[in-house]
Amino acid sequence: MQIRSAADSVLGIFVTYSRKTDRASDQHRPAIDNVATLASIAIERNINETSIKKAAHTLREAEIRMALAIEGSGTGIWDRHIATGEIHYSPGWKAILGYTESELSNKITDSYTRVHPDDIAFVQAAMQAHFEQKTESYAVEHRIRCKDGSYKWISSRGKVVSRDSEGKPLRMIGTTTDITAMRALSDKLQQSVDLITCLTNEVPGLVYQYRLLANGEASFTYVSEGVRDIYEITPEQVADNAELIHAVIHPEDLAAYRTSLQASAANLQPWHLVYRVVLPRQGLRWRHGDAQPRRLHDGSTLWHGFITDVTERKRIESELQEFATMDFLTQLPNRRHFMARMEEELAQVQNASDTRVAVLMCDLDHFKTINDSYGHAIGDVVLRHFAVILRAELRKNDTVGRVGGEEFAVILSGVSTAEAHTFAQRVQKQLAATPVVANDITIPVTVSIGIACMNETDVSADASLSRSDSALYRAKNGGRNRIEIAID
Ligand code: GH3
Ligand code: MG
Ligand code: MG
Repeated sequence: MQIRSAADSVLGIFVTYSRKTDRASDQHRPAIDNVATLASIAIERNINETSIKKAAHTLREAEIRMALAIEGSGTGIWDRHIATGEIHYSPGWKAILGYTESELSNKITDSYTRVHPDDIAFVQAAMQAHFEQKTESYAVEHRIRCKDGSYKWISSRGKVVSRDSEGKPLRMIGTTTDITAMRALSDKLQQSVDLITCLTNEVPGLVYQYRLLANGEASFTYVSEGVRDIYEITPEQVADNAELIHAVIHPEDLAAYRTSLQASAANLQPWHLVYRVVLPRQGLRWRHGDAQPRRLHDGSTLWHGFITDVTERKRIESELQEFATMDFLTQLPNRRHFMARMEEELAQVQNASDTRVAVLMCDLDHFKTINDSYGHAIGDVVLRHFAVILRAELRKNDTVGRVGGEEFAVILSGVSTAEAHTFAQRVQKQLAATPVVANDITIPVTVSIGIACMNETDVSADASLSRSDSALYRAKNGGRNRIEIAID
């Protein structure tokens, strides 16, 4: 007969053997049935036990696998019983600190003695906050003392898994990971960043990284502290809005600034530009920008560069330029510059024959005597005094130059010799009216003036100057303090 389980599935077949060939009599039947039922119970129990054992074995294996995985990842596990003040550590946890499985006490109070003194306060505060359910979980990074006395950085994370009816924590389970190597790496990285920041902040001017996206959007991905000086903007402001720079660039230089950057991006050529900025505090200043572009995979352009203050250099350059064209004593154009102006005027006369230009040569009378009588320094004062008078009489487009020791030449554009004569008279009158007073002594000074006009037939600027010089010669010979016009 079949042996059936409680669920009526066939577990096996029950067979009875007898020497006799008789079928089992009815009186034996209940006994046989009982034996079959007992057998089914026994078999079912056996099957259940086997499957439970199997399940337990599978569970155990999974547990071992998980434990191995956790241990292998350098993670330790802890299980804290808040009420009893006990904590249990996994062997892996102990291994992180260099302890064997049998070492370390289970007291929570002992565990806190291993936390670095500088970290203990925030570790306890984080734990407390989680106990009071102010945080979803407990997660801190802190230093912990190992068996050999050295400290390791660990990341500790945990969660209360059971609380009493009033919400008080009973048990908490968590993991601990050794992050010393990661911390060392991130420390090193931070050190590199600090080094770059410190160095770039020490460099005079602004060191920066600028990125222009393919869609035209631009941003400063790095600016050194120098931006405060170069543009009078904070690093935060410029990181927020790169366009702020445009507001401080001199309006006349903004187009050049934009097009030079565009050209640099298009050709990947280094960017160089000298431009002006107008700043709230410093006013008008000169800036020199240099940057190297490169194209990134996303089509954007990234520049690394620096901007320096070249205001002083510009000032010196323009001063040098002035020295090259200016007479230092009188601050008037020197002979070289004056002659260049003469050539320009002659070109104008030659282009349009109706253009009139008068050339005057002025020479102080008996200047040697002034030097000899009052000294060279007073002689210099007289020269400067005369230069001021001449300049005051000039119109905007006229030119005066110191062409010799006490010789001054003047170009009067669009003026006839007769008008030039009137001008010369004014100069003489002015000089007579304002004598030089030095050391309480009044020094009378007079000037002789020769006038000529430029001719379109003149082969060079020297021609008209030499005619006015001849006229001057006549003025000197005529008794000085006189004006003579050249007879062409
Ligand atoms: P004249 O009326 O004929 O022009 O006589 P003068 O004495 O003015 O002319 P002269 O050419 O004999 O003398 C010019 C003097 O100007 C000689 C020179 O020492 C002096 N001189 C030239 N350059 C300077 C200068 O930069 N400073 C001073 N103080 N004197 C100068
Ligand atoms: Mg002279
Ligand atoms: Mg003279």
